Amino acid sequence: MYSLKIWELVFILIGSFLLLLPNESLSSPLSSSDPSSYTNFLEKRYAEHHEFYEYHEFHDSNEYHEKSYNIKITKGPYAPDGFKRDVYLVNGQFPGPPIECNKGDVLVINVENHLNEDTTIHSHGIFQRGTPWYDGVPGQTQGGIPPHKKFSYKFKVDQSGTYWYHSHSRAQYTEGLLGPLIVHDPNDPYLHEYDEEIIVILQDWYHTDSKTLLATFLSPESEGNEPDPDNGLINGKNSYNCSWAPDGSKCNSNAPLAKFKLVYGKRYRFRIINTSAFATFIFSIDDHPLDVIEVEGMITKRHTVHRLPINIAQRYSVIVKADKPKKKYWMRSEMESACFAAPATNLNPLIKAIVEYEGCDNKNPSSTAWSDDVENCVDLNAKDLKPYKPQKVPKVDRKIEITINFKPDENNVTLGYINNSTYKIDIKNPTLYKVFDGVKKFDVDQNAFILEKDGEVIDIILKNEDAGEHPFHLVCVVNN
Ligand SMILES: [Cu+2]
Repeated sequence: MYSLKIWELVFILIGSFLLLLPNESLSSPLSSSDPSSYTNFLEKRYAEHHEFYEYHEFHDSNEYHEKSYNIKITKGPYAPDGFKRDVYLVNGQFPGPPIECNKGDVLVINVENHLNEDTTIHSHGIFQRGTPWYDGVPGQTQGGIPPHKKFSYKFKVDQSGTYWYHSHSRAQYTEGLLGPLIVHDPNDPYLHEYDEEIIVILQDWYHTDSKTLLATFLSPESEGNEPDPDNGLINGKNSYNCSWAPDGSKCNSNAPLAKFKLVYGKRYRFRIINTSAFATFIFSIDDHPLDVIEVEGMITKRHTVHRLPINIAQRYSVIVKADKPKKKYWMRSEMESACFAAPATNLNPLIKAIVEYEGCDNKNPSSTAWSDDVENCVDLNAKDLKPYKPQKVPKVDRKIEITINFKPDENNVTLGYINNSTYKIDIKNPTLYKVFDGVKKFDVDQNAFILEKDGEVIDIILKNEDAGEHPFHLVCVVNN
C-alpha cells in the first residue's frame, strides 16, 4: 500500500505487465528525414501546454548541474553465458553502462536508435515530476522512437538511490536493453560508512528471442504460463551446460563468471538490481552478511540479512565488510524456480559469481552457502525495513482499490486485468497527448484513474488474486 501526494487531475498506473502488452505494431508516429524532428515535435507539443505544467526550462546551467549521456542502441550477436544469440547492446555493451548523477542534477539521456524497430527508454523509479513526457512509456507518454531517429530525455532528478533504465518497448529489455541508473546524494547518511560502490545486475536469460516467446505466451497454448528462462546472469555473465543447447547452436561451456575484487578492510556498498523478465532471486555472498541500507531510493535503518530475496525490478543497497580471510568466495543468485508454474528443465537455478580478495591465491572458491531459511517466493518482510528518517503518514483523502488477476479472453489467450479491464495500448495517440487535447474521459481499456482535487492524498490498495507475486510500480504522474 502506498500513500501518494498528487497535485492535480490525472494519473496513470501501469503494472509490470510488459510481457502482457498486445504485440501490436509500434509503427512510427512520424516519418521525417530530419533525425531531430521527432524530439522537436514533442518539445513543441509540450511547450504549447505550458499552462498545464510547471515546465522545466533547463537551459540556465547556473541553476542546475547538467549531466549528459549519449546512448547508442544496436543489436548484434553476443554470448553472455557462452550461448550465442542476438542481443540488444547499449554503446556496444551488455548490459548497458551505468548512468550516474547527483541528486538535484538535470539528467540528459540522448538516445540514438540504430535498430530497425521502435524503442523508448524508461528511467525506472524516477518520478518525472514536471516532465511526465520523459517517462519513456510508449502509448502513455510518447510514441516509440522510430528506427534511425534520435530522442533526448531531459529531467530533473530530485531523489537519490539505485534505479535502472530500460527499454519500455515490447520485451526489448529482456534481451539486454537496460542498464543501472544511480543517483548519488552528497548528504547520504551512510556516505561515511562505506568506501566503495559495486553495482550488481541480476537477470534471467532466455536463449530464444523475445518476439518468439511473446507470440507463444500470447497464444492459447501457453495457458498463461510464462516461458521459463534458460539461465540467469550476474553483470551479464554466467556459464551454461551446452549439452542442453539445441543442435546447431553456437555454444561454449566455459564462459567466464563475473568477478568482484575486494580489498581487505574496506567496506562496500553493493547496489543490487533485479532486471529480470520473470524470475525472483535470492542473493547472497558466502560468509559475508549483508546490511540493507536502501530499498528503491528509500534509505533504511541497517537491517542485516544473509540471504536477500529480490523480485523483478526491485533494488537494494547493502553494506558488506571485507573482513574475512583473504580468499575467494561465491556470490550466489538463486533463481526461485519453485515459483514457476511449469517445472523448468535444463535449467541450473544457481547463478554464481566470484568475490575475490586482493592478494589471494588463484584457487577456486570453496566457500559454503548460508543455511538460513528464506521462505520461497515471498518478498523480504517489509516490517523489517524501517525508513532512516521516520515519516508521518498523511491523512488519506481517497482510496483506490486495484484488483489484479489473469484470465483467458474470448480467444482463450490469458491476459492480465486491472479491475477486470485489460489495458490496450494506443501507440499512435498516447495518453499524455490525449490529456494535452483536453480529453477528460478515457476508455475503460485505458485503465486511467482521474483525480479531481488538487493535493489529494491517495491510498492505492492492490489486491493480487493471482497465485504469483506481482511487483507494481508507478510509472508516471501526469498533472493537467
Ligand atoms: Cu521499469
